[in-house]
Amino acid sequence: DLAPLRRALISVSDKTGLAELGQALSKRGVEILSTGGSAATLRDAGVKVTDVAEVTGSPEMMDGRVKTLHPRIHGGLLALRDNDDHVAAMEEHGIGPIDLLVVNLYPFEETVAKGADYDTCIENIDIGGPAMIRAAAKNHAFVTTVVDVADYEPLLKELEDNDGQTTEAFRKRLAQAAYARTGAYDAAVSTWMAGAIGAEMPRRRAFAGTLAQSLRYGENPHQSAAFYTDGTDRPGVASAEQLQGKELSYNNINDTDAAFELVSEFLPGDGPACVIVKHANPCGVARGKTLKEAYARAFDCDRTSAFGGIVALNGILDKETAEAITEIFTEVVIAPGANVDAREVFAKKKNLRLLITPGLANSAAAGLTFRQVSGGFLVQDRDNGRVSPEELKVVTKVKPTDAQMNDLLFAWKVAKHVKSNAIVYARDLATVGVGAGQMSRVDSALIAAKKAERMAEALGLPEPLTKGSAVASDAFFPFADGLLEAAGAGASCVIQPGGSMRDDEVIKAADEAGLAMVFTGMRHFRH
Ligand code: 93A
Repeated sequence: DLAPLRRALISVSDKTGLAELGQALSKRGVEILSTGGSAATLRDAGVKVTDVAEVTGSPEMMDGRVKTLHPRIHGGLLALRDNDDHVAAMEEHGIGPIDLLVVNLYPFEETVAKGADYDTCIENIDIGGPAMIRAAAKNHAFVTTVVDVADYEPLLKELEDNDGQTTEAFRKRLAQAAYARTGAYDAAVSTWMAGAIGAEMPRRRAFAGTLAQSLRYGENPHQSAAFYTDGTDRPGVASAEQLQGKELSYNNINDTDAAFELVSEFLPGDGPACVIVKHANPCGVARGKTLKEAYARAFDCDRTSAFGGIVALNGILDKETAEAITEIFTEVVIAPGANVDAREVFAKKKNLRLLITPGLANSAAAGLTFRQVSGGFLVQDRDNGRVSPEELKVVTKVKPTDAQMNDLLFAWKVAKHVKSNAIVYARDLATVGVGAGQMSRVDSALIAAKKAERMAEALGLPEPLTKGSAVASDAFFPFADGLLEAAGAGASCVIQPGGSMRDDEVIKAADEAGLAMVFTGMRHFRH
């Protein structure tokens, strides 16, 4: 199953490592064919190359749009070396076999990322490159296809280990990667085009991912798993740098994402904020004068659940906050920075994972979310909805005070990130009870209040902090019962979308309980 490597074609946009690769192949006696820019780089490095134009007998034309699209190239890549007809055709048409193809494509993705105009993006769609890659990969019985600079070293090692030949297993592995590359490339082109022509939900979609990390297992140990990045480079768990601690697990990544997305709702300019997440739901969220205070207040919402949680901060981790965090077992801390003293504190906790992001996520950014269902997947715009104070409608006789309004908006932001049905009690810009993921809204209200009672006992408070709190509901109260439950827990004001058939009933109940209530007109289901 070994295939000899006598003749190579190299055509790369990214010239990284090209000179070294060319020199190494040359040394092995491999004949090298190459296109314009690649040939020039190789010659500069003292490597002997034959121009593709010389092989095809046809010059590069149309600004390079047609350079390798020729039977002498594609025949050389596709011919079956053990097929008499193919061999005869090669002889008849003066086609020499090509045993190795090294291509990396026009930088289409980078061009789009730079915000280039339409025509520039179009010009950066590589045609000849993918055509050669697909041909070479199809003929992996004989041809080796390299599409990643990262595979130059493994290729040279393969040749070293096999006396200048490649094994079938190696060629198959590279062929698989080659098709993933051309698939991803066209996915990027079609995704860009959908945006450029304003096709929001196009009839056909293609997605691609790049392996960022093989995971030990998935949600459970019997499930295999991996983490793929989508190339968007949004600040977050995918682009974060891990400074210390064990490898992230599947659940860590999921929870860290939830924590960071929520903390990113709190702009650093508005002061420190901290989120603690367990099982993708926040169990404590708070603002504070300092990060340490924000952390302490978030922790006090539900100390039981915070154990083994994920902590997200909206500012630079400092020594005091780091010390407070290390007092209990924490799985992951994610922040847009950590100062030297804080890093020193964490260094003593070897297992604690510290992730540093390049800034906060833009919670207002557009984007898509995906969810798999049997036989398909659901696609929607990400929930980047926000309400401003002016958009709120006061529906009760009592109006919220300014302080209440701040708490209502705070609780509303948190509720957006809590699995439905979500009920969030907040006081003085800290959650004091979070009810998540219940099938009934009343139960969410009850559970949140119960947690507040338990914390009051633990902290030795005279009464639960839900007394006088603001309460947010991610969707409308269909009946008065959920609202009455919150009133019973001591809430003094309510924020909810409104829009129920029984809004009148709910408003009446709020008035009777002396509550202030505002409608957002926007729902934040999250499942
Ligand atoms: O314009 S193309 O689509 N037409 C071609 O025939 C062709 N052949 C190779 N682009 C083509 N390429 C691409 O040129 C390769 O995929 C590679 O990215 C690039 C290398 O060009 P140079 O060697 O001139 O820098």
